[in-house]
Amino acid sequence: MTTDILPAKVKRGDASDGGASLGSRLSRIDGPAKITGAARYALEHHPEGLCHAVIVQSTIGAGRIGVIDTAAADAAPGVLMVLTPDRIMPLKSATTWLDTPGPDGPYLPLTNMINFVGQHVAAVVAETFEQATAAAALIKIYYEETDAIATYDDPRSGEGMALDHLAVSWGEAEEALAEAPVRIEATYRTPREYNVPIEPHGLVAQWNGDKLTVWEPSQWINGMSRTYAEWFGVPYENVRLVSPFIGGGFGSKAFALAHGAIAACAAKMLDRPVKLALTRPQTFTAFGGRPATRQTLRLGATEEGRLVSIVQTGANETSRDGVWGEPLASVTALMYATPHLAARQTVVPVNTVLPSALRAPGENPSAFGIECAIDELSYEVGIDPVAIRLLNYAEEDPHAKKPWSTRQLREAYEAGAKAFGWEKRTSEPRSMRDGHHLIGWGVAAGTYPVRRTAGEAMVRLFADGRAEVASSGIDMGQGTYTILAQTAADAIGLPVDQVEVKLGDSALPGAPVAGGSQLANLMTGAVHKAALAARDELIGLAIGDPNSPFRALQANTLSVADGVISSPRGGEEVSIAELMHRLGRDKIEVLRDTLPETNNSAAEKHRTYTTITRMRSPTEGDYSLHAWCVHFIEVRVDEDFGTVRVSRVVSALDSGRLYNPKLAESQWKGGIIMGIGQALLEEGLVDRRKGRVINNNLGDYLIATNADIPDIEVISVGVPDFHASVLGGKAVGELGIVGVAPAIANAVYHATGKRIRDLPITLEKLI
Ligand code: MCN
Ligand code: MOS
Repeated sequence: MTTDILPAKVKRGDASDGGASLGSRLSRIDGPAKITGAARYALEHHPEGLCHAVIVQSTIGAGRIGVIDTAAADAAPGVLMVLTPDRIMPLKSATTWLDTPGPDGPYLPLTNMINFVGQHVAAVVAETFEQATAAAALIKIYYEETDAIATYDDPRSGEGMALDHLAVSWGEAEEALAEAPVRIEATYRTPREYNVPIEPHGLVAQWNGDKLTVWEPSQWINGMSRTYAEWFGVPYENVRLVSPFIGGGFGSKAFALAHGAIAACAAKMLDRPVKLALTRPQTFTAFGGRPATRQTLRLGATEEGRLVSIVQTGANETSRDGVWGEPLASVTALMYATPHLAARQTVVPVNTVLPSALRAPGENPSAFGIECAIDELSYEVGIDPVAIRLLNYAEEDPHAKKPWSTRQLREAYEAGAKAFGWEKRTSEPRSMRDGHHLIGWGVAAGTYPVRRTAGEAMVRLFADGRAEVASSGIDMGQGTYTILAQTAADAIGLPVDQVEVKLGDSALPGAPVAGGSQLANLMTGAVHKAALAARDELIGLAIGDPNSPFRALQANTLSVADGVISSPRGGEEVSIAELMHRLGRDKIEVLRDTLPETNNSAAEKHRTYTTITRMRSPTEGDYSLHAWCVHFIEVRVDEDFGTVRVSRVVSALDSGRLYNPKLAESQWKGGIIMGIGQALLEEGLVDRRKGRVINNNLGDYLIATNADIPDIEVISVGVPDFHASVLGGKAVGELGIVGVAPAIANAVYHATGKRIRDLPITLEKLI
């Protein structure tokens, strides 16, 4: 281990803002390192001999490469190598995240067969980035172009393929709908949306014999290491992936991608370290964001507004060479009590990169459908939008037919409505105004499941009395460093600034993906277990060692607090450092995992950390485990121009126990802000001829900025839920974004009397 690849030392945050134990509002301990620039991100590593790779992407949407002319690029100054589909070293097909074999044949990160604009077709490696960029521009590609199907609105794309595993049904939904006294039907659409984390994707790859080191931002150190190992046919242990700091991912940094394979190939072929940084436009096609979705919902109800049936048909775009199903029934089949429900879904292949995960894949577009539809129903039957939700409140999981572990959603409606002042709302559309602004108040609920995978953590206590926590789990801004320091400090009995946390390195103990909003719950569980074991070992030494002042006392008579060991039976108070010194110990080291004791072999660990096959569903067990939220949102619509501003947000959320309310609130608000952007701004615009993403940059792909965001009030209504996790927390990271867009669409309807059912809600749709 060279010091070069150790993470920059993480400096302490300020604990003065409300104490430091678990549940307190400690500021992020990685904050100062990030703000001062001490934190080193992947692309800031410059190993000796570093050279630079630049990718060339296809300019057609479908067809094949006839000829690639690299002569000018080959001869350009500083060029070390030009990679084409025919020149790149062959790689092996890697297994999927479900641990199933990948496609037949070799893996081709560069290919002659073109399925979308922006597919990687060549790469240039040169001494400098500028030389590589200049040479890349000299490559001439002659294509044999065929017709591209740009979007699923092209009739040639057809109906798509049914995804049976996403179909849900109970009762006799069609029959019940036909007999229902009240029926509504509407189609809702969401466009392609992109992750656009501030730190674009890229990596530095270096080989040392058959050992590969990769510095790359990663939400899943172990999963990505496995893919690299399989591509190159080397043992898993030979790959070291380092990612202590990540500038956001939102789902896009969980997998090893083609550009990673290209950089690692170039490094191998040249036997030099290679840096590859995607440009912002390239990130729009180097991986997919949220696919475009459409869903038709038909609701049947009684005259009083009680649901009797829900029928949903949905579709999302996928690529020509892979299937990404965006589960459109995930909220539909969970939120309300209905005796009958049927939901089915197809995927429609078009010429695009394979879509992928973007914050709350499934739940997010699903909530847009059902939460708008229930609002439409409330107007149809003349009931307040909150009242109709309470009327149809699901007292148990309507699909799994299991009790909720906890569901503080009723409390969320109450707390949110009160803080928002909902009772002052007049129900008629266009009935509230302020000058030339139409005012609209909308509400919508959201949910996110509690997913569970085992994790592993190392806790060390050193002779100086300090502790260290180590895990290959990651922190991309959620707060993992901070909550794990708090967890260990509490369990051991140390001040939090005596705990150092090391994350984001495959050389450290294993961790599953930081996706599905599961990492906080699972890692606090593993760290808590390891830290308690370290404390037990310390106390064992304190009472067992003849040199100890506490020798021969009972273990349960000792306490450790603030780094000091004491006994109420009197006697000395001794600091951990002093005790370690007296006993001549330089450290206590404990590794613990939360795998079942019956199945914790090395092979099982590997499977748990490198695939998602060990992720337990929210309904595995006696309860149905979910986090819940409700958003109350005010919009102001300019009557003349049709511009929509979100002027007030009050959200009440149930994520169970919060490990750090300051950070959880920040997560929730981050999700709500993304939801505002989704509702009003975000849309991947696709050229109808070739399927090119036209607005592939942050100038044209609009995301919410400060001026778009009002003060956001978030209220925690959760209670500790020990069915959900060891320390009582539920999901946080993706919860906040779910339900925001429908709350805004519902508010826009209340303001204007216009139902906008396709996002984003832009002014031309309102005028
Ligand atoms: N937390 C808490 N109490 C709980 C649970 C969580 O205080 N009961 C807080 C902690 O600070 C924790 C954070 O919330 O670090 C997120 O916890 P969790 O819900 O377990 O989510 P993960 O750690 O698994 O993070 C992944 C999640 C996902 S899937 C996406 S997408 C996402 C998100 O987190 N992308 C993010 N939040 C993000 N935040 C930032 N800054 N950048 C991203 O890319
Ligand atoms: Mo999050 S989209 O599950 O990484």
